Amino acid sequence: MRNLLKEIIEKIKNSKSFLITAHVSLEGDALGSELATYALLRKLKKRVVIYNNDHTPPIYKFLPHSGVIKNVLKEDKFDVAIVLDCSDSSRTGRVKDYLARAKCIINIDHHISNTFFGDINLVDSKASSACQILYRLCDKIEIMDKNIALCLYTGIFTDTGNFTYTNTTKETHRIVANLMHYGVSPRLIYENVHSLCEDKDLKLIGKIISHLKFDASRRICWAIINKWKDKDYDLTEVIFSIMRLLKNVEVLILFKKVDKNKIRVNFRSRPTVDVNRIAQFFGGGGHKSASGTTIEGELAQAERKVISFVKRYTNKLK
Ligand SMILES: [Mn+2]
Repeated sequence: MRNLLKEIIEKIKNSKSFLITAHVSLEGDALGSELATYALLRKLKKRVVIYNNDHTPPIYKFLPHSGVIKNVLKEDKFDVAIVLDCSDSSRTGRVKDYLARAKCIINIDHHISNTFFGDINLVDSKASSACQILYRLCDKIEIMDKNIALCLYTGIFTDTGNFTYTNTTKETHRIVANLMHYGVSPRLIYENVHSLCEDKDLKLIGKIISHLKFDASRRICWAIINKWKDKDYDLTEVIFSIMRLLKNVEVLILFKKVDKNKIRVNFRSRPTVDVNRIAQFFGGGGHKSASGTTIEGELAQAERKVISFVKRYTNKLK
């Protein structure tokens, strides 16, 4: 059997220059895993560039070295490209062109929908996060310090929904306990990531919540947002965290009009329903309990199509 960790360590040791990237719509796990990898490679005295399609949301600027991340790139030759938290190379946006020019692609991910696009694919869909997989690598190389620990903790914390989703395991808790040896502060991380709503955003959330819709069985709950503008922080998660308070609901959906004829649909579920499959039906993907897709067309039409599919899908599970 291939020992992927060993192969990656060999590859790192024998290479000089590295490109690091992650998926579009950056969040805690994508940025945490990128910056942990950056710190690790710098400690090994490698040449490293982090290049992302999207800008870093301000709430993640507390992560160490976040200032080195580039959205424009001059050089284009790298020995190794490390792609993190990314189910498919096209999810890196325009960085994809640079990946093709690297001599080797290392794909480190935990999405169940991963397409194994790398030369080395360290993919574990049972891991809570890319950061959890990366911890194993740091542990094996015996490189850990406060900065790396802070990045990894943040990725694990955000991707497990503050340690509440079913992807939270004994290993997850063992790892974060180890990370705390390096002086990581859960309180500070929580406040950086979660305490940033402005009053007008809370009012918007209140409006969205007061217009929630349900199917007849009340197992499906969804919200429609006519005009969606991406915020500096992830309002989607805040809305879902409130919707999650509902008992008996199994599927939560947000329909967000992000552009003319462009509807972003996010899915969350309790363990009875696999929303990765639902998102895949509409050309998207993700995880069993958190996924998303983008649908071209009118809001009302997207709502009708998706809700009728989800109804049929959940009825079959009864
Ligand atoms: Mn992730």
